[in-house]
Amino acid sequence: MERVINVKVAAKMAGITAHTVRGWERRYGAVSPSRTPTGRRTYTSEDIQRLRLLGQLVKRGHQISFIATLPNADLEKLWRQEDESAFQPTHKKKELSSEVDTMITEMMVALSRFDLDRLSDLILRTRVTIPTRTMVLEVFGSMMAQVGRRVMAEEMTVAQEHAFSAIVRDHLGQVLQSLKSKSKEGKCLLFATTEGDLHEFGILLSAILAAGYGHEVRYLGPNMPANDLGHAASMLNADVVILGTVPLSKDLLKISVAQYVSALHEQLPRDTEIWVGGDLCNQALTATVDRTVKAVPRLNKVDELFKDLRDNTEAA
Ligand code: B12
Repeated sequence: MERVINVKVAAKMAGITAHTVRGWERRYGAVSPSRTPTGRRTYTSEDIQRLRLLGQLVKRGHQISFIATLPNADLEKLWRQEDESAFQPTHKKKELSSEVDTMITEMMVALSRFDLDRLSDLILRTRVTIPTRTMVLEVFGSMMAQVGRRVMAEEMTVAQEHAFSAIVRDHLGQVLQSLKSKSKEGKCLLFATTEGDLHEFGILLSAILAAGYGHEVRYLGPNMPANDLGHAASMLNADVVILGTVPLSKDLLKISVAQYVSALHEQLPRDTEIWVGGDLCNQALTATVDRTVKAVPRLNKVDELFKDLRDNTEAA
């Protein structure tokens, strides 16, 4: 007969508190323990394994409300998926691309029906089944562009675009958080967009790639004044400052990219490099500054640079 394990012991074995176990059970249905005739909870070894996995994933930055009801097998996959091996291109390309296409189609259908819960579930499933790097390079960029095109063609509304952005933002934030908790040895990289620009997916996806290569990621987010970014880079002793750009009207963007890079240059430590991504990246090259400035138009290019940076750090 299996030994009766009460909530205190189960929590201890899972590495969380008994209070947390009860809360996760009550609020999110994370586990369903049996009860003794006197009403006390009893846990099986499978429950404890589940609680341990949930605890570890929450420590990595996942929100319990998103993952509480996933089956154990999916929790395990999610855990493995976010290991660094998820960044190695070991998958079978053909199989994966049809899987990616199916996922994208299903997500677009959910969004067009305004079924936001299903959309969020599908994104979570993508995180579980598709390697993180593939997800970044092949899923989200192309989905955002599709949503943009559909809004332009009036097949989708601005409300759908905003809801989609908000849900994707939430998920990608969790992915970044979970990778960041493991990456500490690489270079220190700062991510931001220029002042007035709220489009953060380019830098967020880049930050996930960087964290996957073990770099120390400091994600400062969008709409950053040049002086403040320079100040942050000095305080954090950043090796590289990475900027995202989108062509927007003059009333939104306060200054040109070249002016922004010049202002930033004034504030940065001598050896800090500036990499500029997105559609305006080439404008950065026209700034007359005596430091390394790179124009990185696409995510796959920045991915290569992060890898080289990691390899050079390891070789040094
Ligand atoms: C989501 C979105 C928003 C969201 C952003 C939410 C967020 N948290 O980021 C919100 C709703 C805030 C928004 C607002 C606006 N938006 Co908008 N938005 C989009 C949308 C649908 C997707 C953009 C996106 O995230 N793409 C995902 C990224 C990864 O892909 P990408 O932008 O194509 O970038 C590629 C490369 O440029 C590069 N890249 C980009 N950034 C970076 C960064 C680095 C470091 C690297 C290495 C590479 C890189 O990698 C990508 C793939 O290779 C696009 C539509 C589209 N077709 O792209 C419009 C779009 C960018 N928006 C546009 C506009 C006009 C606006 C608004 C002015 C709309 C308005 N009237 O209010 C405002 C401006 C707000 C502001 N001050 O910035 C225009 C820009 C026009 C242009 N000339 O390109 C677009 C293209 C829509 C359109 N066709 O008109 N938007």
